[in-house]
Amino acid sequence: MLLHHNPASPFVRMVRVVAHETRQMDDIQAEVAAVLPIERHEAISSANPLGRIPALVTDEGHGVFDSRVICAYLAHRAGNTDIHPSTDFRVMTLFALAQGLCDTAVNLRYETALRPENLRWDQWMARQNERIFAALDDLEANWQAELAGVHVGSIGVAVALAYLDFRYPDLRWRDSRANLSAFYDSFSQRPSMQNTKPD
Ligand SMILES: N[C@@H](CCC(=O)N[C@@H](CS)C(=O)NCC(=O)O)C(=O)O
Repeated sequence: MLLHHNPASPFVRMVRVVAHETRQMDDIQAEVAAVLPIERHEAISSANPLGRIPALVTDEGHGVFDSRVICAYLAHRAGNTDIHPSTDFRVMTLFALAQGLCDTAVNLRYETALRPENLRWDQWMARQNERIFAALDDLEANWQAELAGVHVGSIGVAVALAYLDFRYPDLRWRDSRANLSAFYDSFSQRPSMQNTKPD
């Protein structure tokens, strides 16, 4: 399999953690790509017409995207239903929450790091920050039982928190979120997390 990726992308990291946990890293050839939301990338677009990473090309030559589908594909390929329990709707909702947190944080990053300053939209940015804190508060209060397992839900949350540390070190998400901090401190020691850290 070929994976178009960039280590800085949290969506890519979720896929790589799942590949690691299901022992498929050696089956994946990684093609690093720098992506910008305002430029078409030829090689990525041939695997995913939306031009986004992660984009996987199977051994049969089919493009598989986005990260949610690639995680499901890898779990299916490994015959591992624990890591992607598609009928456990608590876990799948936790995965969606982690994905939404990453969507919000990545979009905010585009707005603050890439968009020309005179075109920035303060109200939109304020709403994204509000969304991030609401997701963090919900994770702190309502998901302890699910976060005890190793599956796409807990992987997604760990990767999202790592992305916040990576791009928003001043956000201080650990403040008054002891449960989430303890989860992250423990989960981030897993070899799959250690081996997929962005540089
Ligand atoms: N929902 C998608 C999101 C993927 C995504 O936004 N990837 C970013 C990198 S973190 C990207 O490719 N951005 C380039 C673009 O939007 O053109 C997924 O889960 O795969």
